[in-house]
Amino acid sequence: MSNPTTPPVTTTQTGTPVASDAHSLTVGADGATVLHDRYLVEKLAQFNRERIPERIVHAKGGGAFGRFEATHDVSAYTRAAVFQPGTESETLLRFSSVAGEQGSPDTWRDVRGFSLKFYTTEGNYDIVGNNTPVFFIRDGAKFPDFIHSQKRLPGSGLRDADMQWDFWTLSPESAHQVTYLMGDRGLPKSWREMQGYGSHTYQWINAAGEQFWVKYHFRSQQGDLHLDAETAEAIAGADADFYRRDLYEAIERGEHPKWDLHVQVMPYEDAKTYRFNPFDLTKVWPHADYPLIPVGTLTLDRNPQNFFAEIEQAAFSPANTVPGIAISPDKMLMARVFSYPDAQRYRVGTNYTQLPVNAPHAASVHNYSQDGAARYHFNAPTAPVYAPNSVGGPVASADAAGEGGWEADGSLVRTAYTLRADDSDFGQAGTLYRDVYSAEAKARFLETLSGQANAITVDDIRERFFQYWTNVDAGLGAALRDAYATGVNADAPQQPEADEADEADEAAA
Ligand code: HDE
Repeated sequence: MSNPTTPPVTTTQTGTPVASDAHSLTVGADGATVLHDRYLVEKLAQFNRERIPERIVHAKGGGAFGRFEATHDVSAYTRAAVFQPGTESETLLRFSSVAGEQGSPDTWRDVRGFSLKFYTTEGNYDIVGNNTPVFFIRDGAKFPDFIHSQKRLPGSGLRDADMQWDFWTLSPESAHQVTYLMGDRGLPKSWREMQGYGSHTYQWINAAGEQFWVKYHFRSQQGDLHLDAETAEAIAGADADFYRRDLYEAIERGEHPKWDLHVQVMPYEDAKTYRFNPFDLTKVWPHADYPLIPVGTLTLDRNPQNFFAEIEQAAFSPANTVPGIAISPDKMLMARVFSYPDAQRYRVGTNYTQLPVNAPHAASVHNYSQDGAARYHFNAPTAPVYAPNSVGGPVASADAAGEGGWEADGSLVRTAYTLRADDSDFGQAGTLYRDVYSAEAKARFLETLSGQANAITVDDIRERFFQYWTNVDAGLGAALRDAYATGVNADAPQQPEADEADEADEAAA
């Protein structure tokens, strides 16, 4: 071990000591640089390859490690080891914005990613959610189009209100999530002071094989706080990394943020007759129907040692389920199961799951996967490379896998979900606006939307914008029309003071 006061000799990537970090190898002091200056070539070539493709969405983010402690008994609903009472699991949580590129300001108005990896004894379990309980669309087929409309025009490379609102007003299912986005949830005070949701409906399976449908709620112990638009805009100009810095420095100070995990549990059979489609990602389940059940507490207490290796290369996927947990017939969730590993094979590489941040930390890997670029871990030379085999190779087990499932029948079709009595595109958006937003929140919401109306340059799109918000709430639509016509930001339509419910979905009809 070298003496800490005597620094080690610089080496090449292959460990060979190098002569200089400042001078290229040249013919004479003033002569040509020679190509066989391998260290110069290695340094420049390595530098050119320091970046990997950024995430096509959720590119800007930050995260930390911590632990999840299961404090309540939910074994009646799931056999998953991670949620058995008393279990403590190492975790990684990455926060992010959606539309902004890598260098974009943290405090631009946006939904925030809330990506959680539990390193459980049964393999890694990922919940890849947001700080909102719903989403803009309900079929993955529309996702690339949705993202294209939120990002940049192909010609100018600029973001564009006409494009955004053309898509949203032609996709009425977006109204609930857009109401969240244009409200206070779109400008969280920090990543520590916002809620997290799994958003989708997932399946839990207990030890007896009984199945349940669940929704995840991570309730911040730091509160669900927000910035006002002016402050957020000022911060965006002053410090693009405001949230990233806040989280990192809080953990360095020993202020470890916590979230309490609760689930809503729906009996398996209820889903068949519930008044609206419980797998529709644009809907929440009213707490009156399915109250919150406590599960445990998540604490973040360790910053990454290397941001690129541990956060930029972190790979979260809804496909990473564990025994006792499964996906559901949510079209968005099923599409994501393909997309995330595909994105990660492209972005990080074939063997991305062998990187320490993505490998299991509390379980071991046994399978017949081999080779592929940057293969690092490999089986013993005596291990068989095929199954079935008679030489003791790993054997699959349905019992061990504890996979879920559901009945499905009917011909293959391309169509919307079957409509149910209470299925509507605007109902829960109106409930969120009328019953959850306080008078002050309504005023901020109206001011934001007035600004959006003014940014639209195409009359037809602006008219659809007013109609879209009228469908959410007639008073809101009228106030927006007036504000636009008079050129002044409207006051929120006078309504009785709403209780400040801290969960939009508690009030949702
Ligand atoms: Fe994503 N999403 N998504 N998304 N998403 C990605 O995966 C995708 C959706 C979310 O911190 C990508 O590795 C499809 C819903 C988060 O690393 C990509 C659909 C929700 C993150 C992808 C959706 C999310 C991503 C980009 C529609 C909340 C960041 C790079 C079917 C419930 C994860 C990557 C991290 C990242 C695909 C919709 C949240 C492109 C196809 C709904 C938090 O694969």
